[in-house]
Amino acid sequence: MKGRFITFEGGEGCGKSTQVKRLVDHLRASGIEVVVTREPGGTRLAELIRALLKDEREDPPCDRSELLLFLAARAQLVRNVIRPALSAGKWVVCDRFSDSTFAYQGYGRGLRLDDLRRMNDFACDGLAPDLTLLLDVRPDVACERMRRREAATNTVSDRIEQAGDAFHQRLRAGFMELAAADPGRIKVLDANGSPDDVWRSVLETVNKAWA
Ligand code: Z5A
Repeated sequence: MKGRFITFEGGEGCGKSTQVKRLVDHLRASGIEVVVTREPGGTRLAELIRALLKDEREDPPCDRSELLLFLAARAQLVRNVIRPALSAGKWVVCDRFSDSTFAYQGYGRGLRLDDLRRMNDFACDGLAPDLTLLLDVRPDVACERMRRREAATNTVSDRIEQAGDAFHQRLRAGFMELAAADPGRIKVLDANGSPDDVWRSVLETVNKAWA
């Protein structure tokens, strides 16, 4: 018995978390056992690493430390949560996974993709998603959503979100290159519309993947 592994990817403000919740609710209502998780995070250790990665105080991680922290969190999540769930025949829906490393640490930070692939493969012990939904949103739309969220929740953007326009452009182009290189797994969805519009595309894509 083997479950299915679905990941959501995209730049900030693309609306992943909103669609993860909708998909999980839909699958559960259809009687499917689903484990929902996120990266970095999803286990006690990985959530502690998440807090370290988001720490705004002095001594922020350099690019290589940042990469190793993301991979350490992933190794823990795969070993303790994702693999056991898939082996038990459950579906796993994860908010971000390996493609975020290639996009952020590779295209964004400029670390070598070959190195990242080898190291990521080691961290995941070869596990890759069955389906990845890449929510693509224009920078102006993403910016406006983040601005509204910050105003509504009285929060400010974190260390990674503050990386600047050039970084975010490289990131978006990087995600597109990843999708072009693996079109069977990574499906690009237009995420500029309303949550309902995006949800229709998510549902259609998931249904088609296992039709
Ligand atoms: N990162 C990395 O560098 N390397 C890695 O390997 C991994 C991650 C795994 C995790 O931060 C950071 O780690 C992330 C990448 C990096 N940094 N950045 N940037 P996180 O988990 O805190 O944040 P996030 O993954 O970027 O997600 P998010 O901020 O929660 O945003 P989201 O999931 O894309 O969107 P959302 O929460 O669903 O929506 C954002 C807002 O827009 C919210 O107010 C919604 O109500 C609204 N929204 C959502 N959809 C819509 C639509 N369709 N229309 C209008 N408004 C909408």
